[in-house]
Amino acid sequence: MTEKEFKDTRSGFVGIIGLPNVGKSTLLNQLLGTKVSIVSPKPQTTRFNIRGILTKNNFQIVFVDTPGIHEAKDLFNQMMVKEALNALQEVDIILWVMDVTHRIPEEERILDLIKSANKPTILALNKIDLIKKQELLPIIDYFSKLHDFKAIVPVSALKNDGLDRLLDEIVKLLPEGPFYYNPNQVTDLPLSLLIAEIIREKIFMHTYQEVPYSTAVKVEEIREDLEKNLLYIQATIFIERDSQKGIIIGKGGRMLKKIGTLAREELEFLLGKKIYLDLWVKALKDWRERETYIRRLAIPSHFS
Ligand SMILES: Nc1nc2c(ncn2[C@@H]2O[C@H](COP(=O)(O)OP(=O)(O)O)[C@@H](O)[C@H]2O)c(=O)[nH]1
Ligand SMILES: [Mg+2]
Repeated sequence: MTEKEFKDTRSGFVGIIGLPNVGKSTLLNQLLGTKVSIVSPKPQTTRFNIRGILTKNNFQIVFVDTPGIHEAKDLFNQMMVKEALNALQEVDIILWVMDVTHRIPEEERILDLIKSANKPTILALNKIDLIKKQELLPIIDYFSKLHDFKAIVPVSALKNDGLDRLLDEIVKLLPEGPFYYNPNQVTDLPLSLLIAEIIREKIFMHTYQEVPYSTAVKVEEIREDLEKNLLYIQATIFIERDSQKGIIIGKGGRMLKKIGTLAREELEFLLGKKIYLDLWVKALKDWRERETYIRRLAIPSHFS
């Protein structure tokens, strides 16, 4: 790049943080116009920091979607929260996402973290599709008095409402700098992790209680089958106890089939290829209680 071109570009890392389930991952996907981060109605769906890259004209924003910050009781949850807190250190700008329908005292903890991070912060008031306009004004008023936010933007990530303004506010804060990624790249997630996450999303959508939380997905093999013109993918779904195997597999294999079909269909759409998805289920006793297993199977932060 010539010196002139470099001076003209603006770039920065934006950390998307907030309580669990407020819509952080939904927001990231909408901003990018494609899915890089999985979403479910259950909390703690996102387990590690996911980068989503938006390049337009002369700017590049690297969004960092994070696990929800909450009072974590066990090792696994503590490691997820730590992952989110790490993101606060590496970013230039903070995007605090809040759910306007679900105000809880824990949001004060997020505000404390923001204050101590001492970085330009935008507050996105999400899920405005669920409330009346007049309920919004007191919330905006309340937060504008609490902290010197660079902007407070009401949005609906789900309905794609208010996101243009949100993006404008972020771009205003971007410093001059080079593009860190190829402008065509939308995430730095390796294909094997993206596939594992999509499979995990289907598990989160269709299983209940402890089961989704006890699962981890590892892609074992991705192979182009030229003869059949498809992508062969083999993955293992780990669960914590043999007794959970039956739930994931289901009566007559129905649950596993459903998870497999939904994941395959979405992957075919995302990758634009025919796919053969071969799913296996294995018990790995209490993997959530072992840091090494968590790192290898669920919070693979080493790649970023
Ligand atoms: N009604 C409504 N639901 C939303 C909105 N944004 C996210 N959701 C839902 O909130 C739930 C949690 O979303 P997710 O993106 O996984 O939240 P995260 O845990 O903060 O990443 C999902 O069921 C989403 O469909 C929104 O703007 N409006
Ligand atoms: Mg999420």
